[in-house]
Amino acid sequence: METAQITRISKFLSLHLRHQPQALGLELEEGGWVKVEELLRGCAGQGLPITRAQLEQVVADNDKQRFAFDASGTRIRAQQGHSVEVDLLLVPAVPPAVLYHGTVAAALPAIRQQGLQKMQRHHVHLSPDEATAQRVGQRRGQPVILTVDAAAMRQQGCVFYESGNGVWLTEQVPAQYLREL
Ligand code: HQG
Repeated sequence: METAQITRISKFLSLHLRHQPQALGLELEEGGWVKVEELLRGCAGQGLPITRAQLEQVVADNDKQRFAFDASGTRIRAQQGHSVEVDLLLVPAVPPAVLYHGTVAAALPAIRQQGLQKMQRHHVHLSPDEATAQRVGQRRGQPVILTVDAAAMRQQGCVFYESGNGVWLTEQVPAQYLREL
């Protein structure tokens, strides 16, 4: 498949596995899983017929490993980024001492006051390195990078989760743990 087609399928999957499963007649199971068979049927029903092999290519080639099959290969899910109510069964994990967040200048006044909030998502998304945070911030304009004192947050009892594709998740980041690079 060509890159454009892979991107198109990836965006379609993100939309339905994170935000609108019902539009494909799907309901996310605990953990965010849906049956591959049902997903493929739903895609075809919405005018985007995909084969199992094409789906496997999209999952394998995805730049951020956004999707994963379960061990049996019969179910698939988005690894993070959901807006629908779903329990991803995330397991608390110990993050690197410093994490990064890429944003833009327009968001800074609010972030300085309220810290990082999860906005439309289930968690605040944090990056393990500055380069990744740059890419995240770039989606919205000239990126501004914040560091997060994850070690201090953990000492205060804040819980972190690793999403399975390198994204670190937490409920919120109070402003005192943020520094502007
Ligand atoms: C900002 C993509 C005002 C925050 C990326 C961000 C990432 C605040 C925006 C993943 C704020 C939320 C997540 C506050 C945070 N006041 N603005 N108190 N707290 N913000 O998209 O982190 O392609 O929900 O800085 O690569 O940008 O979806 O989060 O600018 O990994 O796989 O509010 O999404 O991955 O935006 O991105 P988002 P994000 P996918």
